Amino acid sequence: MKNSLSQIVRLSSIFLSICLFALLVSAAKHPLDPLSADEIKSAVKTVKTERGFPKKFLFSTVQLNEPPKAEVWNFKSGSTFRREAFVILMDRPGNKTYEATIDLRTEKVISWKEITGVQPLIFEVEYTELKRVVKADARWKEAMRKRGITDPNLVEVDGWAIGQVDPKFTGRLMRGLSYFKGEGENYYGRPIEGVVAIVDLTRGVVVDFTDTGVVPIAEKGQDFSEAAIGKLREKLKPMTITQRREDVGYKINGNQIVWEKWHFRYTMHPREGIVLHTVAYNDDGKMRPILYRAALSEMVVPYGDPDANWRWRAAFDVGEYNIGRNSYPLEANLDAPENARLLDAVFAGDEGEILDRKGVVAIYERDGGIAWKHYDFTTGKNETRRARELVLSAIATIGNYDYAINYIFKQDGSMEVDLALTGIMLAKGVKEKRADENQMMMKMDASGHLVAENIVAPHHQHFFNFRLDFDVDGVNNSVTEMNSSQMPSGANNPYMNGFIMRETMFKTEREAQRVMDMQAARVWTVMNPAAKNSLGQNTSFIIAPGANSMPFVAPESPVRRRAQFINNHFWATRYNADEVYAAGVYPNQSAGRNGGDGLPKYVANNESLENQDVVLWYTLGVTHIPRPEEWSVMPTTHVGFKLLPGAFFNRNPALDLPR
Ligand SMILES: [Cu+2]
Repeated sequence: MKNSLSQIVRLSSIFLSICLFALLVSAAKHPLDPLSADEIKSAVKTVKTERGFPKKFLFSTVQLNEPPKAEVWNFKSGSTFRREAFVILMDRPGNKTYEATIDLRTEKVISWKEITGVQPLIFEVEYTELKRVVKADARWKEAMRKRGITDPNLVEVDGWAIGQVDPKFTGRLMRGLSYFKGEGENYYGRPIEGVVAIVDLTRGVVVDFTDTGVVPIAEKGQDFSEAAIGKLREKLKPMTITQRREDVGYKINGNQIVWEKWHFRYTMHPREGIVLHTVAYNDDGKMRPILYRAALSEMVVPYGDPDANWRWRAAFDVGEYNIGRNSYPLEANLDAPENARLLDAVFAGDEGEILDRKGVVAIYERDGGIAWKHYDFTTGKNETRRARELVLSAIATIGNYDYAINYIFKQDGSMEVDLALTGIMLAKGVKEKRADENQMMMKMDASGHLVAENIVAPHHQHFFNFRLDFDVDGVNNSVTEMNSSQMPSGANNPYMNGFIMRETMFKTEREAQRVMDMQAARVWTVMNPAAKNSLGQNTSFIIAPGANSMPFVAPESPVRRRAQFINNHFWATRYNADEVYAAGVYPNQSAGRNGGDGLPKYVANNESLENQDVVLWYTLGVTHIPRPEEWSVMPTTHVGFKLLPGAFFNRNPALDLPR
């Protein structure tokens, strides 16, 4: 009995492994399913068979090579589809970058090429390496000695992408900033000001070292753990918002999510973080496409301090550091509400190993306030509908800053992108303890603000660029701008109250480079010239901006050359599968020469936008003039924008909400 049972177990496990093996490269059920751990392993194994594969290597990315759009829109469940991986890797000693495409079905390398003159994003291992190289340097040791620091273990060396750098420095470069860790927790609050090292990672040496002189290091006390704060206020009694698991309104099937009338897919991309795919709306049984793909395409955070150790600082958090791979496990009840479900993601690490990230995406429903209401004062009848929202959320931590990116779906057919900024402001050590010593609080021309004794937080801006590949009611769309203005006074407008809205269509990519205009209540739309609602209007979606900023770094500055996407709040391009990143694929160590990479290049051929497959790009800027209330850790600031249906429906789509 025992024998036959174990035989059954053995036989069935053999059967199971055969099935699993057969499924190995074809486990994906949809062309946009992210690469599984097995597929990443297969891609890594396959690319290593390539003749030119370097002896010492690092994988910058191993990701799904997304199939052509038509194949995805036309995909029928159960039918076959291509399965490819896209790989960027680096030859460390040779300082060379390669891109490869791997057919996962046949396990063959289908393309392999060296990309010259570029640097992939910072690798995880480089932070450790940089630390070792900096701490071994005699000049660094001397700089620490000058500041009375003899134990290098008390210092944290933070790695930065090189930023704007003198072209005389070559090789693979990074900068090291030093912070005094001491016995505390928040070393970002105790900068060892003035000390910056440039490291050539190819050779493993410090190639440039700056020490602009000793500045006092802020006292211990910049920490924000409960123990560090000490006296805490009384904790509020629990407020319970519960949702039984069986009452959850969304369904997740692999990476497909259905909630209310919304149907979409999501992936956690190593570089872009959450990506929304094939967003469609079930309009009375008819599945209407809206977005093919939406994601954060790039970010840049230029600092506004001209000091020698600050002028180069401008973090491209997506293209230099990876938003997705730097998204860490969320804590239930803290990072997301109690009813959230946490979803896992799999990435490839530097060596091509599997990074199994648990609970990095949260999905949850939340109360959405009043969907709509009218109180009839003549009858006392109240018609109100309560709204619910679906939120998809991930939080990336890039060094000192923490960015939550929330995609919100609503019952009125609109969507919202909400960015929540928190974490620790980048700190600069100064000799002043109080504002009155040097007027730091009221200084007329300050480029930073005293936020604690001996700490200034320099002014900076955060620019986010979202790539929104709309396919409103089909692939071919046009792009318009709406501007409102006063009507000329005259016989037609005797009370001068009239105002009009003028909608203009962009013919080409170069026309569609626009900035916000509050005086014109300017918005941009993407519309389908062939699809109409029941009122005979072309169906469209509107980008409704929230707060925004103009850049303060000069147009001719080196950082603007690298980040030309911040020149405009709005860009539109003709769809091209290779045009995905607003500052190009390789912003790390880029100089932005030859007109710059990314959007300026994508629009250079000035393609037609009329009745074409178009992509909209929205740049959102935040001007951050720091306050002491944002120290030692920032209260969360929210910024974002909305995507509103514009004649996409015939009436308020939330009218059918039950009471
Ligand atoms: Cu900020």
